[in-house]
Amino acid sequence: PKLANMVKRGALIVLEGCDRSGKSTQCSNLVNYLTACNIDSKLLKFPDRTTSTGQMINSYLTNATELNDQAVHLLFSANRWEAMDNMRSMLLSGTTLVVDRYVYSGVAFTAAKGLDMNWCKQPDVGLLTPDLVLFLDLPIEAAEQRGGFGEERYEKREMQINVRELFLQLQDSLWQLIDANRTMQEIEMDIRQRVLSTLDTIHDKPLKQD
Ligand code: DGP
Ligand code: NA
Ligand code: NA
Repeated sequence: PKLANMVKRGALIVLEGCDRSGKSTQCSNLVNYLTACNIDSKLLKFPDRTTSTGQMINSYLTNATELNDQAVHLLFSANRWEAMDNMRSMLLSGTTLVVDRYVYSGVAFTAAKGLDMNWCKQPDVGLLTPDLVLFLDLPIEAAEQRGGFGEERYEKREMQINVRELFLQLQDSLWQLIDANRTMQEIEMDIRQRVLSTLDTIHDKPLKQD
């Protein structure tokens, strides 16, 4: 057998949620935990604002530039596409990837502006399929009690209500809903347990793209 076939691949774990759901904190805590367990893992975040598409996205999100909704949607998708080769090789070499936002954010945020959901899905067709999607669900009132939303383009009550509705419509068989209206520790324990069970089951499943 080829050497590549003998290495256990890593898992593609995605965390999704509205702004203020605690997602980014949970992603980094999860990677720290996996690392402490000697599980090779890496944190990734979309949008990755460091690349050239990411810089265009950043300037749009911070209201420094205007772009039409279709153009910015394609930029977010390109920002994921340009990471794919690297992600695939890390997964195949055994690294588990914990990804802060993915295609579900891509569809939910643009569709929340009124664009057709099917159109929104198309540019992401063919990206790597996650092994697990954890959706951190937080009622809008609880999100606001966490100090309110920030200053960026989408961080407004009406937008976040629409985004949450759309996220919930995007639920598929990969999803597990996480009640994010609990203490950080409770959420963290819940996430750990779900990720460890996924890690136990993925190794005989090939990496998929759809
Ligand atoms: P974050 O850096 O995770 O706070 O994300 C920045 C903002 O962009 C946030 O409001 C969510 C939104 N967002 C993330 N991914 C996408 C995407 O693919 N498309 C669109 N339209 N918005 C996205
Ligand atoms: Na944000
Ligand atoms: Na993001």
